[in-house]
Amino acid sequence: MRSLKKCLEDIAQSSSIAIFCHTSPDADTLASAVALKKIIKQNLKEYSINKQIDIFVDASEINDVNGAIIKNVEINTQNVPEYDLAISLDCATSNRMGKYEPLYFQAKRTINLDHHATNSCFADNNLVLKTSSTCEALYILAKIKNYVISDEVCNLIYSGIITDTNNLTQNVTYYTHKIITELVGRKINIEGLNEHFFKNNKKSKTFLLQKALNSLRFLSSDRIAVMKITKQDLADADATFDDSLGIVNHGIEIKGVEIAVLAIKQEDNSYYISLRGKNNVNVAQIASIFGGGGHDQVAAFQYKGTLKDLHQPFLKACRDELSKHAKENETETLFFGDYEEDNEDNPIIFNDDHEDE
Ligand SMILES: [Mn+2]
Repeated sequence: MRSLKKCLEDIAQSSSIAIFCHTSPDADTLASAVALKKIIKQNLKEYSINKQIDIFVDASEINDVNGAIIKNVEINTQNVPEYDLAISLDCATSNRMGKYEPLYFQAKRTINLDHHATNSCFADNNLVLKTSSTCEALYILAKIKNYVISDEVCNLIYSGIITDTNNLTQNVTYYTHKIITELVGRKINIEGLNEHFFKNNKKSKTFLLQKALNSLRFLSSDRIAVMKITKQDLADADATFDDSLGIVNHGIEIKGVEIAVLAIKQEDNSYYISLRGKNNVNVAQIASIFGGGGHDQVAAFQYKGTLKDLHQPFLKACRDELSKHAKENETETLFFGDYEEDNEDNPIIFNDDHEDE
């Protein structure tokens, strides 16, 4: 079911509401959660005096930049034994809620508010909008209802939109820009938020980028750019998985590249494969073949296995997707280059041909 009317009825009639973010929380999931709670409190006063609204986020992998969003917000305190209503935000699948997924399904009714085209519609009421971000979707819903949207909420919505769109460079529509225009007409700390989210990298993140760029290679007549990050890279850069987020964008920024790939080896030896697309190449389609998902131009999947085993099926999926667009002659090339990182005993070989030049 997809019903805004029912969603608002449920919110109005529920005396206890639990809001859920996704694991490895980004600014969009956190900002939309805090904003939703504030919007309910500020607009449904007649109903919400005795309403208990709790936010749950599996925050073991949160970074300082995103953590600032929930710095003064109480999270993960279950104040009632069972919730009347559970609302997931920015979760394409229910397992994105991590350890809080069971609590979500214990609620009497469930709502799923999201913007991922691949959303599995796991709730009673699935509000999946074609927007840049969940924050944008939330803003649109609040506007439809003529709700009061405070300056504080505007700052949260703005944060979710600029981060999910990589500073308005991807997934943006006419409406995204229209909403940004409305938001900047309010009391928004544009300079401060831009600095907080885009000029605030730890040195470790930049060192990790250096490692990833060392691994950069091109396939399919330079239409695909591939990078990888090994456990050794993470250790050498003193970086965490979180520091790898966004590095894949450097691949898609290259002229002629239509698919950018970043393979990151994780603690449990699985790979997180991050994808970016351009020129209408649909990387969510590729990710979905491997159990992942996302948006047309921004997608990812988890792979349990070696890059060597992933190579053939993944290369085929990329070629199939590219073949829907302009056709190029392609030669067989190793997707992720050599596979030595699958053997943890092998040292990482750096390309030092040009050292000191
Ligand atoms: Mn999002």
